[in-house]
Amino acid sequence: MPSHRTVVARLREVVGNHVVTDPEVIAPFARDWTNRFRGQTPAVVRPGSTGEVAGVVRACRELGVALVPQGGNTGLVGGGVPLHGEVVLSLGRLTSVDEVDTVAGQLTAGAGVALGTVQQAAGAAGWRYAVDLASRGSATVGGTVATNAGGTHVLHHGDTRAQLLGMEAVLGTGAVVSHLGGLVKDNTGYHLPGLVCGSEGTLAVVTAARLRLVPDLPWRTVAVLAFASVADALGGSAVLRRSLPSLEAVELFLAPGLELVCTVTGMSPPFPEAHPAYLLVEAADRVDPTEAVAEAVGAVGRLAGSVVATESSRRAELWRYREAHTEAINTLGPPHKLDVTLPLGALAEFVDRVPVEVHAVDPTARTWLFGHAGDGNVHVNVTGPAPGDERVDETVLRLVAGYGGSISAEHGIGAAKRRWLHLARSDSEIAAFRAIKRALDPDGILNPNALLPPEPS
Ligand code: 2HG
Ligand code: ZN
Repeated sequence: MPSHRTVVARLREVVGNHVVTDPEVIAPFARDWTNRFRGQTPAVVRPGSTGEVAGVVRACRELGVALVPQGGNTGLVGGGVPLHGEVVLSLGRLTSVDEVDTVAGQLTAGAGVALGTVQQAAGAAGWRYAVDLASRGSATVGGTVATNAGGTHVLHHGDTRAQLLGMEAVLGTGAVVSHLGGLVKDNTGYHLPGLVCGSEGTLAVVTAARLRLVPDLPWRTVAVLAFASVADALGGSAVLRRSLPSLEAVELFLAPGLELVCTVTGMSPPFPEAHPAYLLVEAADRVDPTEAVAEAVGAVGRLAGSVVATESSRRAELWRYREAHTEAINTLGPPHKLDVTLPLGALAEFVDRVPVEVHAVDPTARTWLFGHAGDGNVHVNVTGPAPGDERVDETVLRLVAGYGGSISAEHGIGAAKRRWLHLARSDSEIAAFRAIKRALDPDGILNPNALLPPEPS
């Protein structure tokens, strides 16, 4: 291994002063947002252009030093943390946002641009960027592309990959691949953006993305619906998906999570009395969808209560009941986050069963469940077990696999779940993953702790 001094000197040849080594400044880059994953790094390197990113990758390759690409560091599976002393490659200086192409309805943005900035730029031009998530203020274009982020509106608009019309990236060889033309139809071989999207920084470092925009519909209605059980709530979700074409989101949360959110945020609950399960529903249209929402909600059986909001600040308040779960749970200590999808027919049984199974493994643990009911994605959060105690992770992920679900719906595999990749992927799929990795990152320097488990020796 080259000395720390050699690494820093070589990186400075590429980016000048943008190599940070002050331990206090680099400490936040070496741990994740939840505080569950902590590592260390000799340096955070902050290139200012795609050319400099390529220079950094080539330098690391020559030196035989691994690097971890990092955007807003909002990932929840330890995929952006230098767990074993890797250099952190921060994309935070790639902040260019091109003018919206209003003819095509597309936008090109640098990897370091926050999702919220993309949304604002799109909105100012009369368009909308469809991917949305609670960490929109910090999550970046590069990070959301690298992880194929989902969020709250996948039901209607699809995930990040579905918005991705082009990409610029630096492969593990140091080669730049740039395909940002934004042609909607472009059958000219392998779809590199689709491959790199969701590869969690293991194949390439994303430096810019060409994003599809959708019409910014002027009318929005949000409702929170209360139910006596998760099964009733999911039954309601199916009715709404069938009968309300303007439906953009159907989110799920439960009584304990709502109570915690209200305690932590100081918000009053939406109903005078608690209910076991809640759906948050959002519809958007060219005309006011409130009547259509009321009609569809009227067709939902076994409804225990509803509140509806049309005005923007009240809509945001209702969303906060759901979106504040993550920050509220984090006040209890580093959670174990198990972001999973179930076949919709098995979701209610799974949600009822998880706390029982977790309790059997660790009676001191608490299970928190919420998520994106419309697409079968539930976030199982478990607080109590020490960060390195993986018994509950193992139990929950095996349960998911038993139901034919996926062990990662939208957060990725990262470092947290790579030892269970085999629950979701066959040996031949994992072998194909490794072959692709070898082709694009021959020396294995890109994000070595994420996604693929270590090769059996
Ligand atoms: C959400 O849906 C995010 O709010 C975070 O995916 C989920 O905190 C989590 O587990
Ligand atoms: Zn989510």
